[in-house]
Amino acid sequence: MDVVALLAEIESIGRLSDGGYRRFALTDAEAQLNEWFDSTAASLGLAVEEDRNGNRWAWWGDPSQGSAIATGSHLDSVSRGGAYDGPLGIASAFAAVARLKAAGKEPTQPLAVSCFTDEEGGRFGVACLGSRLAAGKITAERALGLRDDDGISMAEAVRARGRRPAHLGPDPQRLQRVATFIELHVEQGRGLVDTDHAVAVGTAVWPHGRWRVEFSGRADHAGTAHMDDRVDPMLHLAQFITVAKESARARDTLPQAARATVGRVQVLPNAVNAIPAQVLAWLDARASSETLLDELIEAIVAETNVQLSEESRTPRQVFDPSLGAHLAHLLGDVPLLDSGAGHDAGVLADAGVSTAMLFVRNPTGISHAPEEFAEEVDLRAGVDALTAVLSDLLGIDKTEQPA
Ligand code: HGY
Ligand code: MN
Ligand code: MN
Repeated sequence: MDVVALLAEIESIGRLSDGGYRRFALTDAEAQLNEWFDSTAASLGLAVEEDRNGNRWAWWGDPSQGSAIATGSHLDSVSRGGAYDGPLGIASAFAAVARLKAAGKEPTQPLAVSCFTDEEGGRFGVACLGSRLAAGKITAERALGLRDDDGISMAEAVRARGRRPAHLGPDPQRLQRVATFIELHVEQGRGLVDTDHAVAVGTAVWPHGRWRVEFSGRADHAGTAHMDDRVDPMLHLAQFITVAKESARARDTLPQAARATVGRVQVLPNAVNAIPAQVLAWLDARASSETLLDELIEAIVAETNVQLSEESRTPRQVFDPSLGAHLAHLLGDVPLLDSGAGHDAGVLADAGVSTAMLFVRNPTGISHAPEEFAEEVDLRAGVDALTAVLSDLLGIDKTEQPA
């Protein structure tokens, strides 16, 4: 079972004409991906459970035994996302399990390939919904009340998929079964590009959050309203975006890092020839420390005097340092990288699960876009690394099986 072949099996699901992917949670694309997950698991003799929040767990061994090792990621994407962000972690997990099975290994503790639903928050606006619900980091009530661009609530979307919204909620027993979680992920950045390593170990996820901002104006005709008579919310938005960018750029100086992005805007009425009545925009802000993120947000608010509504805020999530150091050494002293991107692994680490990430080299460094990429040789190096890590954690000797 080869990771490149596994990814090829799903490459047409949710694919857009420009090569990007739109694989939102609770849609047909996710249903097709879940069918692929289930059939791949079945071909490996793994028993699949869908948990109360829609996450999937493919078990090798009896989960009730506890102290499980889990490895996985997500299958959903942002709108026009890349092919690797998420699916690479799951395809690599299946390929690694296949190698262990082909080598006749029998783990002494349960092993799961995990698939967390709605990691990107692409449809309902809050990231890592599946893992946050399981970890009790967001209430079912708040999640079910989230609405997509068509005004459909998550509750309605869950019901439309034949599941019961009342089932969603914290799943502590399930997470307590997991002793260690490993997420392999395509690198979203260029930390590995100028090194001779195909794989790195992840150490932490930067604190990050999403804030909504609203600008109101006076709707009017684009051709008849004098320029001096206008109350144009788009101009306020333009100033806000410029201040956010400059505030982050001024703080984005090594060894610290700061990021501010406005990638999503809703304009009412969104007409070429009408001055908008209202503009909604979402700020994605991140920084290498909590204090720097607080400072960034304060600076933006002070300079623009806007009211930011916090939609989600994720603290710095630190992976298990001793596990990370052990794995880096096991893999030949590969680099240690922290992550400006959020991951389900961060939520599990926050929930007290011993967690580490493996990053696979991405020559473009680009993610959340069709240009996201990984060479086949590096994809297979990622499976080599994950197989070695699982062998080590499961207390079974390293396998030298070819890809
Ligand atoms: O937004 C993130 O960092 C992640 O891709 N959900
Ligand atoms: Mn992502
Ligand atoms: Mn991801």
